[in-house]
Formats: sequence, C-alpha cells, structure tokens
Amino acid sequence: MKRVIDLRSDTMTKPSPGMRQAIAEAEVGDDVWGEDPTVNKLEAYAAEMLAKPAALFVPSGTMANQIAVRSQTNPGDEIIIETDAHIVRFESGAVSALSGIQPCMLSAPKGILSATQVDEAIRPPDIHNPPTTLICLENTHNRAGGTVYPLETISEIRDVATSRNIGMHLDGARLFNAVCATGVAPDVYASRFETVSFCLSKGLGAPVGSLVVSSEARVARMRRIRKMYGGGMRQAGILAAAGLYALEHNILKLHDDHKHAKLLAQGLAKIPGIAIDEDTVETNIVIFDVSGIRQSPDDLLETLKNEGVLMSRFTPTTFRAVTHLDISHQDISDAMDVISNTIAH
Ligand code: TLP
Repeated sequence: MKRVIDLRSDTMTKPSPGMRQAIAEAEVGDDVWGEDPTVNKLEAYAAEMLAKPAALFVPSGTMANQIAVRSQTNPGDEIIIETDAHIVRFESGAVSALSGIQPCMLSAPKGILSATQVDEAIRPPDIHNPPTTLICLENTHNRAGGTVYPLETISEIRDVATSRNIGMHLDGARLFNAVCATGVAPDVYASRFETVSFCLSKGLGAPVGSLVVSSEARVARMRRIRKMYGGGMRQAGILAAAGLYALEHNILKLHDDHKHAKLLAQGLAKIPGIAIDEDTVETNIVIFDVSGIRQSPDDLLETLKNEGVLMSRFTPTTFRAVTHLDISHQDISDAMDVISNTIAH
C-alpha cells in the first residue's frame, strides 16, 4: 500500500508504541472524584512546567479555551481578540453561546496584535458599553501560519491589561512550538497570563487532551465549569498517561517539525505558480497560494490526495500543510516530488 503523507494537521499523529505502552500501564481512578493518580500527576506536571499553582486536564483545546473564557467573563462582557484567532474562527461560536460575551475582533499582521491596538479597543466605562474584561492571544497563531508572538509584544499588552484591570488568556494550543522556536521558557510566557491552555494532541503526539493552567482558585472554578460542559472524565488516567509521555518525550522533537516545514516552504517557493512568504514559516505550519497554478485548487488538492499527499484547504486559493511527529525528512522530499510532478503536468 502506498504511504500516505498526511500534512492536513498536526492533530493527525498516531500514538507511538512507547506511548501505547504508557497508556496500557497507567494507574487509574475516578477523576470526577479527584481520584485518578495519573491525571493528578499530569496536572501537577503541567502546573510546574508553566509555574502556575494548578492545572486542569480537559478533553480538547476548544474546551480548554472555552472554560478559560467562561471563568474570566460575565454575560454581556466584551473580549479583545484577533480576527483569525481559533477561539472565534473555529470553535463553533462557543464564546457567544457558552459565555454570552461579544468578541471585539481586531485584524493584525501575522495575527500579532499590538499593545496600542489593544489599548485603543478597550471600552471606556460607560453605561452604553460592554465592559472589556479579557484579552485573548494565540501563540503560535494557527491561521496566520504558525507565527510566534514576540515576548516583548506580549509583555506590552500585559502592561496595558494590568493598568486597565483586564485579564489575559493564552490559547497556547501550540505553545511548545513557540518555546522551541524562540527558546523562551514556557513559564515565562505563562507568567503574562491569568490562564493558559495548551494541547497534547497537536504536535506532541497524544491522542486526546489539553491542559489549562491558572491559580488554585480559578482552577477550582474551571473544574466546575468543565463538569457543566460535560467534560468531567472518569478513568482518564489512560489519556493522561499519553499526555505525560508526550510532555516527557516529544517536546524537543518539535524542532524537527520546524526544520521540515522550512524545507517544505523552500521547495514550494521554487515551484512556478506557487506563492509563499517564507518569512511567515516560523514553526510547523506552511500556508501557500496556488492561484498561479493552471489546475483549480479543488482539482489540485484531489490530485495530490490521489498521489498520497494530503493537505488542507485554507482559503479559496490557499493550502495549509502542517508538519508533525509522524512526518519524516524523507516524507518531505517525497511530498515535494509529488507536488512538483503534479504541478508540472
Ligand atoms: N486546530 C485544528 C482545527 O481546529 C483548525 C487544526 O487542525 O489546526 N487552538 C488552536 C490554535 C488550534 O489550532 C486548535 C485546533 C484548537 C485551539 C482546538 O483544539 P481541539 O481541536 O483539541 O479542540
């Protein structure tokens, strides 16, 4: 059978034999009762890594974000967020449906808001205005192509937030990609936010799971919201074991994903008809435009799929390719051969 090179997302990884072994050997208990030793271990591990007092294990990145937003807002509040952020683009309208807030969406180059932009968007106290109570950032920024928030910019936004008494949440689904790209420690990023979420099931290779870290009091509140959202899990230690394995073994492997993404971007840049801004390829996401190719984007995607290379459609004329744990150097050169041959015909 022809090997499929699946670049649709870094969520496509399958648990490795070592991870499966850890899953098989996990000690479990009922986590709704706080009695799953492996979940407790994972939460303690995550809290320590991000230097926050506590952490909560949840089934998905979406739930992590939604619980964090809910814990820091009241219905009728406004949150400041970049237009293409996952929280408002890809979470099925959950912030409005579940938290009753309205988003104030700001566009920004590479998905990176500036402190001035944020400052100007904060509503002055007035009976007509929704109170601005939360600023959400995304690092790395998925839809902008895995771009990294400069720590300096985050710190400037933090200063604005603190002076205006507003909370901050980080959608760090790919926080460890940012960590690998910059060398900035995860706890340094986390120190700028009240709540930080990160995913185990993106580049880190676990089948399920995200964490959200914060203060003891807020995590207690978020634990209740998790239950309300149906995210209380029972013998979840088998999932937490995969998460622990991911954190212990797979973070440094993200460096390879970043090298592979660069390689792919360099190869794509050489193909006539493909437009790509190589500077935006800072981590494991490659977004490129195919409007200069004779074939329609739909046909091209289908032909590539038939040749064993899967990518996702991002906009009407752009594709997204994401490198991950299950993609090797060889896969990248094989994918490049398929792409060049397909486009040449
Ligand atoms: N992103 C997925 C899709 O939903 C688009 C992907 O393939 O990239 N925050 C960010 C920044 C994300 O990229 C994602 C998933 C999430 C949150 C949500 O995580 P899950 O899928 O676990 O709910």
